[in-house]
This record gives sequence, structure tokens and C-alpha cells, in this order.
Amino acid sequence: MTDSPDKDNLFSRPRPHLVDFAFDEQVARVFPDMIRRSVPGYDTVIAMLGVFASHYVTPHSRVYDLGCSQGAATLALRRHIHVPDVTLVGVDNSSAMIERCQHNIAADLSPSQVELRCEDIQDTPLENASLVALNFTLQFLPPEQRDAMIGKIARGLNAGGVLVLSEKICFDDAQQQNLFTELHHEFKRLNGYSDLEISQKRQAIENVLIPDTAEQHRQRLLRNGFSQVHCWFQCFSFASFLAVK
Ligand code: GEK
Repeated sequence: MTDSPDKDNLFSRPRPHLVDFAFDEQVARVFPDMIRRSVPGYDTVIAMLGVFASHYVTPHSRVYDLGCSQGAATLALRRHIHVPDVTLVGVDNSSAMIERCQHNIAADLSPSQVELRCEDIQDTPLENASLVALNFTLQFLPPEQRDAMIGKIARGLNAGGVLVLSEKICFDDAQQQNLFTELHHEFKRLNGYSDLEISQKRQAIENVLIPDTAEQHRQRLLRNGFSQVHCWFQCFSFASFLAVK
């Protein structure tokens, strides 16, 4: 085991009383390593946000990254905005994440202005948006609050604007659920997580990250103001949807 400050070894020792997972200082310290070793396809999703930005962001509009963590998606979007007078707004309610995000944004020289807000994404005013990214964050909102959040995003988007929604998903079919869970665990093992780390992380996160099925996402998006929904990416239990207002 390494003591490198950036390597995720938070769950490597047995923990007698597992507490629910939280985006605190300890998690923020290892977060870039954790998300890459835990979410299959994360780097692809981040890179493709640049394609969406290049295609959908319009001049004089706003772009939101809701649940921005340390700004990976914010930066991918910012680097591919080629139209004038766009403000990017990154929002996260973890101050440990926002501090690191601030630092990462300051080190990037792309021209679009970035405003960072440390608050609950449900409290963020959304307006004049051409693109909203909700990258692996809706899953942490209580399920009964998700419709309101999606409706609010739809109202904040201009006509033709898009939401890119990435999520861990679950499956109605038990066989598929078990198979994809096993394959996800295999992915984590190949990325150096032990069985103890995998099972302790799973227990810590199960009350905090509550996944929906792809169909639940599709129906929620359609009943709350979006006219088209396309699943453009899926790797095991991780999917991303493009929803057009
Ligand atoms: C990325 N999008 O790198 N309000 C604000 N922030 C929240 C809320 C909330 N209600 N709930 C959770 N968060 C990023 C990855 S991580 C995904 C997103 C993961 C924040 C939380 O603090 C964390 O930074 C982020 O959402 C989720 O593309 O850890 O699986």
C-alpha cells in the first residue's frame, strides 16, 4: 500500500463502524484517483463533454456544471467553447471540492469566464443556459427531489439547449444487475482495489448513492420539459444521456 497523498486507500483497512460516504476533505484529497479507478468510462464521458460544448454552446449564454467536484467537466467544457460571452457556472456543496476546483480553474488559460458557487445545486438559480452538465451527481439527491431538479434545469435552458446527464444506473432484470455488478467489481480489482476496499466502499455508499434505471431517467426527463432523450454512452452500470429541451 502506498502513502502517496493522492492515491485512494480510504477503505483499505477494516473499518468496524462504517459511516456513510461523504464528500469531505479526506475524499477530496484522493478524488481524482478514486473516480477514475471506480467509474468505467469516466475519462471518455469527460472528453465527450468537449464535443457537446463545441456543438451546443451558443454566444451570450450560460453553461452550468452541477456537482462540479474539482472541475474536470468544467474544464473539458471550457476548453471547447469557441463562441463569445459565455459564463460557466460550477456548483458543488463540498467546500473541500470547490477549493480544489478553484485552483484547477486558475491554472487553465481558456477564455470563458468561470463562476464557482459552493451551495446545494437545488438552490442555484439557472437561466439563459445553452448546456447543463449533471455528471454523476443527480444520483446523490434523494429520489423524491429528482423530478424538481430536472424540471428546474429544463426551465433554465434556452430552446434547443441540452442537459448531459451521467449516472450510475440499475437494472430491473436481476441477472443483468448481478452480471454488471460483478463486471464493475472486476474493473475495480484490475485497478488495484482489494475485495475489502470494494465491499467497504459499497457499504459506505449504498445509503447515499441511489441509482435509477435508464427507463426511469428517460421518463423523468420527458415528463419534466425535455423533448428528446438519447443514451449516448454506457459502460456496465454507468450511462450518460443527452436530453434536448
Ligand atoms: C466530475 N461532476 O468530475 N449539491 C451540490 N453538490 C452536490 C450535491 C448537492 N445536493 N450532492 C452531491 N454533490 C464531477 C463528479 S461527484 C461523483 C461528480 C461521484 C457533489 C459532491 O460534493 C461531489 O463533488 C459531486 O456532487 C459528485 O465530472 O463522486 O461519484
